Amino acid sequence: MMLSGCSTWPSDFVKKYKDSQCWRGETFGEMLRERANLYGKRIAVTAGDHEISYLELDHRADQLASGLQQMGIQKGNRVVVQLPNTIEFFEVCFALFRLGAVPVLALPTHRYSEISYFCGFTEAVAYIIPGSGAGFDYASLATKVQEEAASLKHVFVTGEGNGSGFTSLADLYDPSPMVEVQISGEDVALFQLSGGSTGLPKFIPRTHNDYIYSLRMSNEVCQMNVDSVYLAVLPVAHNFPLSSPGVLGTLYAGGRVVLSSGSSPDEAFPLIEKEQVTITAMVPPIALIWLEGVKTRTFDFSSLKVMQVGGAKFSTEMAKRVKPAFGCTLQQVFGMAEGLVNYTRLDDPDHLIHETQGRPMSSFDELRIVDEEDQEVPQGEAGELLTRGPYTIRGYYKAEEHNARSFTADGFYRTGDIVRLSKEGYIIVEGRNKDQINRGGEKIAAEEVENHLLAHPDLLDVSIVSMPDSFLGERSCAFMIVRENRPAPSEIRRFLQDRGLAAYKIPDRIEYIDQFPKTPLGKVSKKMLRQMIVEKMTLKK
Ligand code: J2J
Repeated sequence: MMLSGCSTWPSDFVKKYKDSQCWRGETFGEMLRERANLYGKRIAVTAGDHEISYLELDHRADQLASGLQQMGIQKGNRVVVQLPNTIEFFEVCFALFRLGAVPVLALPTHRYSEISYFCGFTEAVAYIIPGSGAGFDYASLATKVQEEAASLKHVFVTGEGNGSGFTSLADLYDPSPMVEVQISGEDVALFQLSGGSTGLPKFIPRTHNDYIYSLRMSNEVCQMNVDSVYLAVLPVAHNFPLSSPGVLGTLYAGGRVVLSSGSSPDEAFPLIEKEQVTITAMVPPIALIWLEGVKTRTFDFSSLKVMQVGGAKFSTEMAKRVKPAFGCTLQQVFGMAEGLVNYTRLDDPDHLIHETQGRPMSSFDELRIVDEEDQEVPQGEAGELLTRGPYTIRGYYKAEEHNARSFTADGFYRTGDIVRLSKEGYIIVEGRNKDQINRGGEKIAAEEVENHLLAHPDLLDVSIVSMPDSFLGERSCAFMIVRENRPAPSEIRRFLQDRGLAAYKIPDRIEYIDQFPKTPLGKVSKKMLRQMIVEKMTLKK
């Protein structure tokens, strides 16, 4: 039985994906048990001076599951997890997987506005935060969230003696066995968050079957094995470092995860040398910093085989620099938390690796590239990418109305990405037709930020668009129509920060305007606003 509010695949697809062995009924709880039996004392995760073996991780997950169960956490309960790259992240996730409770994977940068919504909408029973030393006072955030989220019974804090007044996660580990919970491959394993293009974020239910299938296919494409060492520089809660093949793929393969708390060359380069890292993943701005950083630092990168870059478009020009600088293979990754992941293959000719965003990882992925009337465009022409497959969701959690727009009647997900196919059948991302800004891989739903700004008493109307940026690819620009008073940009930013909006969503630039340019149908023309800001930027140069 799928969690209420989640759409499942039609029965003929379920049969197809099972018969073809995409879905094998594996679950994450069992996966870790099997890996512990196979790899025992081999190290699963390294984080600074701390490391944990497969066997220990298995035991710790059991003990934590037992403790959480005694606190009343049950199958189907949602638990908002907001943890940085730490070993506890893994213990928490696997404990929840074994309980059949569903981690809602928040990012460390999310703040009150996001977290209170996650807790409220999913009716989460618990919220798990890092203790002091995380660079932000999550306990204060949790106090505020708890005042409003009626469903929230617990806040758990990682680290010893956290001093926040909330229960320490460390006190919950209990060696007495938990009451066994029946989990099936078809159960929801976790909620990913959608980059979003609407006023409120959407929740993406991923089942054990479909997520583990995506790990298996990713591992095959990325040639992951027991000797793989994956360096996590992106926040592991995000779908890319979690599953493409990411940290979970690495554990599936019996390899070793190395956690980095940051992505700077000063943190990451020494780790690559010391831990003999074989593969790592990043967004384009990090790749740029690494390409600069490598010029002035000497480290031994000889263990590094694959550098994955994805989450936003990586320019051909930059792509060409990777192999000469690091001596490793670049892999472009075009994926989405909703499912579909495309990779360039490790043995692809250079021109495909430099110029395309890869091709689907599974032969069961179905793609359509369509025009505005949903008609397929001729081969090689640009259109919106629609997709369906064994690891692409059929609907967001409790979002019936939105689902009717985001999926076709026959179950294809509308990605909102404008792409075309190369003659080899590889995808080239050309743009997007969704109301979203991709700020160096961090996705901003324009409408979400606009709604916050409309609450400002001095603002009559607001429209947020992307503007080109040589470092992040895009930044956000808010065009505003004011009433009598014109609030200063600094005041606007403080206003959004006070409302608890994640920092990356706060507009990079603010423009005041008398009225918005309109489309022939009378809607605000974001296209013209984007042109206006580009013109203004070129004039200044
Ligand atoms: C252009 N746009 C890209 C790319 C993602 C692996 C890798 C990335 C994500 C991810 C992921 C892009 N070039 N190479 O989940 O498993 C944009 C597209 C896409 C959206 C999805 C994974 N790679 N994008 O980025 O859910 O617009 O997932 O639809 O955060 O990012 O964003 P997200």
